[in-house]
Amino acid sequence: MREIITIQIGASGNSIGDAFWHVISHEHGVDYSSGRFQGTSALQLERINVFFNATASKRFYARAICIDTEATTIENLHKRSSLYRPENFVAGTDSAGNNFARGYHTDGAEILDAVLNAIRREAESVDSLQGFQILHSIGGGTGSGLTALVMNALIDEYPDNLISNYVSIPSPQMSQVVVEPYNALLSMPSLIHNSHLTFCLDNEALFQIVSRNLKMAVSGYEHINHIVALTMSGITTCLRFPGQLNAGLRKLYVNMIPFPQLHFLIPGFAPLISCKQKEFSQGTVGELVQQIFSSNNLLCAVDLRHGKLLTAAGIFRGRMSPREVDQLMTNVRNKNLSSFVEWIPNNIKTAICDIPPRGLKMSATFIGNTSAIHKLLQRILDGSSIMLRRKAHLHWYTGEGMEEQEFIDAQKDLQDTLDLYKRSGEDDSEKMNPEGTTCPGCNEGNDQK
Ligand SMILES: Nc1nc2c(ncn2[C@@H]2O[C@H](COP(=O)(O)OP(=O)(O)OP(=O)(O)O)[C@@H](O)[C@H]2O)c(=O)[nH]1
Ligand SMILES: [Mg+2]
Repeated sequence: MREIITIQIGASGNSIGDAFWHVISHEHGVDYSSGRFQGTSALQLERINVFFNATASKRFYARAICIDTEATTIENLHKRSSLYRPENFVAGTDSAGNNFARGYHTDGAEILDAVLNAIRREAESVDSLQGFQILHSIGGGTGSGLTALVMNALIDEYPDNLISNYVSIPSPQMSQVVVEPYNALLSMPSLIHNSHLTFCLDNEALFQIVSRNLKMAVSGYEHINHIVALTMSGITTCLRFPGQLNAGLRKLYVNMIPFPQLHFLIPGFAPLISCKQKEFSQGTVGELVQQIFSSNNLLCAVDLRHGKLLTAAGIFRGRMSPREVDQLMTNVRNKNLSSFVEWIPNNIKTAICDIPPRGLKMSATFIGNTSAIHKLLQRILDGSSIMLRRKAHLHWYTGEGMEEQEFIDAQKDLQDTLDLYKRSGEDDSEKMNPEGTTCPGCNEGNDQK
């Protein structure tokens, strides 16, 4: 079995992780509170070991390491469910106080050994590890700083395994912390150089989805995290249930990432409609296809029309005709040829899994690698540039051992990636310069395994 270890870091990482385990444990017939199998179908068990550890008596545990620099987040998980192994909880004594430097150099660094020991224990107990998925914010001090530290260690210790990141991207609408743009900026070098697949979960877009699509008041993160969990469940469907397309992280990586540096992916989900709208929805495959290509259903505040898709995948769930799905997806490409780069002819892939998510007859998940993401990267860059020009709040970082040059280097890394994405969407593919964008941990580029 090709196992995946989930690493949840900081408040956001653990809340999103908890929502994810809630959703997928139910899909696999595992009771979220007790970890006992109560399912009815062999399909639920066939690939359950990718994400769960099992005992002989069909008692299941999330293969998750739950980490925070402060204890409350972890204590809450402990109270909520027996799905988590207590020895995989790693908590410090003091939050990193919204400061990357504290997550990287001090509070985070203090618990790094304990984190790596927990990861090692899990890695040694599995059959054949395929990789990691790391859940974290880049606005918080722990989610940004400690994650970067952990990723450096993973790249050294597990060079043959893939690292995917599910990243909460800060939105001014959801946060009052003034230095979040700095933390986000400082996270970028680690994501650019050490992550293989980065799924961007933009709180700006999620806020809009809850208020505009679902017509609900946004208070707290409950609804937002549920949408994220549904989407993660969709993305991981092919890893967790039998099928051919994107059946492993490596396959997903090869299909979605044309150049190692261009690995910032935009996820989307359908249906995302209110109960009232449901009455008027026909619930057809055609509707799902139309919705996943609509900016209203993307988990990033990015308009697909502002760039070109390098690659795209649609993961459909529920009972539907594979021919109809293929036909509709091909039609999208044929009707919108100018929205896809011409230098990757077969860049739209489709997968179908019979098992729908809980409470829905059908769903579709989108994964897009688009040059339009340069707008989101620009937002991260601009957010920090204004303060950095005046060196505002910089002393909080330099006081913890960082140097101003690290901010400038991070800006350069981000600008390079942003430029590369912009060029990828221009007609002349000669403008792409993939040389020098080597894949971390993969000396031979995308053709591994
Ligand atoms: N989507 C989502 N975003 C969250 C959640 N909790 C916090 N955030 C966002 O994450 C950022 C704050 O990061 P946290 O994860 O709370 O911080 P942390 O990693 O615990 O780091 P410190 O508390 O600074 O040690 C802000 O941009 C929040 O809007 C959550 O449950 N879901
Ligand atoms: Mg915190």
